[in-house]
Order: sequence, then C-alpha cells, then structure tokens
Amino acid sequence: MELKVLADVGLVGFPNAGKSTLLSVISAAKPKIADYAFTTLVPNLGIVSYHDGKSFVVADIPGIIEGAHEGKGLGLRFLRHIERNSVLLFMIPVDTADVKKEYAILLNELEQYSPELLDKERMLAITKCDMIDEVMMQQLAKELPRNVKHVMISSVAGTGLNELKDMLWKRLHSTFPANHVD
Ligand SMILES: Nc1nc2c(ncn2[C@@H]2O[C@H](COP(=O)(O)OP(=O)(O)OP(=O)(O)O)[C@@H](O)[C@H]2O)c(=O)[nH]1
Ligand SMILES: [Mg+2]
Repeated sequence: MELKVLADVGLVGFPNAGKSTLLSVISAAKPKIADYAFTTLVPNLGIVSYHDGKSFVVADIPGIIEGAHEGKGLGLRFLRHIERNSVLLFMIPVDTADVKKEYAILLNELEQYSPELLDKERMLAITKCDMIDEVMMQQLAKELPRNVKHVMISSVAGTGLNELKDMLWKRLHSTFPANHVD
C-alpha cells in the first residue's frame, strides 16, 4: 500500500539533513529526530501556520541517497505523490563539503527517477547554520548554486525560519514560474 501525500512543500535531502527537525519547529508535528541515517521511514505531514490564519502543508519524507533512483533508500517513491503544484525544498547542511555537488546529486536522482519532478519549483535551505559564524556564512553564500533561491536556516536556533516561510508562501502563491536553468 502506498501513502498518498498531499502537500504544498516536500522536503528533499540526504539523511540527517535536518528535514524532520525543521518540520517539528514550523508545525505541530512531532516526527522522530535522531543523528543517524533513515530515522524517517514514512512521510510525516505538518501544517505550517502563516499570517492571518493562512497555512500550508509540508511533507517530511525519508532521506534520498545517491543511487536512490535504482531503488536504494526510500525517499524518492514518496515524491511521486506530492501535489502537482508543490515546491520542493532541498535541504543541505552547512557543514557539507561541497554543497553544489550535493545539490547536483539530489537533482540527478530526482531526474533519473521521474523527469517530471524537475518541473516542480525548487528552493534550497542551507540547514544547521548555528554551526558556523557570519563570516563563514558569507563565504558559503558565494559557493551556492546560482540557479536556485536559497535561505540559511537553523531549526535549533530558530533563525531564518520566517524568511523561509515567506519564501515558500510567495512561491506557492506566485503566478510566475521560477526559471530553472540547472
Ligand atoms: N546543530 C544543529 N543540528 C541540527 C539542526 N537540525 C537538525 N539537527 C540535527 O541533525 C540530526 C538529524 O536531524 P533529523 O531532523 O532527524 O534529520 P532528517 O533529515 O530528518 O534525517 P532522516 O530522517 O534520516 O532522513 C539530529 O541529530 C538533529 O538534532 C540544526 O538546525 N542545528
Ligand atoms: Mg527524518
């Protein structure tokens, strides 16, 4: 049996990227969080409250790994069920050696699995930003992929979360498609 996930935003990232932690701080959902891979085995949904009683639904899905399109891991199979007009929020930890490379791997896995997934809007959250200082953050900003809008967040320190929600809300309600040139 497969779960039909109806979400506005799908969280896409390697295991341990902080997907479940983010969901736990922006919604009332209480997903399991741990410092090992594949803590999340099935999607968790959370409702994120926005201004004036508005809200949107976020799906935290299992981590995606290299080779996922060949059946490794669990995450990709759930993406097929995320709403047609949804946004994919890629999540990459700030201590990742090569953010561009990790983004490219995730994108490639999605494309190999189902090319239509690349028609969805994409955004990038750099997670766990409490681990670095302002100077390192500015340095990192220069090394990020240029063709996707990004936001620096820390679910632990609570930073960047309002900016993230604003960004997602605007994207979800914009009539203009973002131009992806990956
Ligand atoms: N320092 C710091 N650690 C974080 C932050 N967010 C998550 N973590 C830690 O990162 C680890 C993984 O967090 P999860 O939220 O379980 O990661 P996930 O992406 O859901 O992982 P899977 O379910 O395995 O795909 C946990 O030890 C969290 O406490 C953050 O903002 N700052
Ligand atoms: Mg998880």
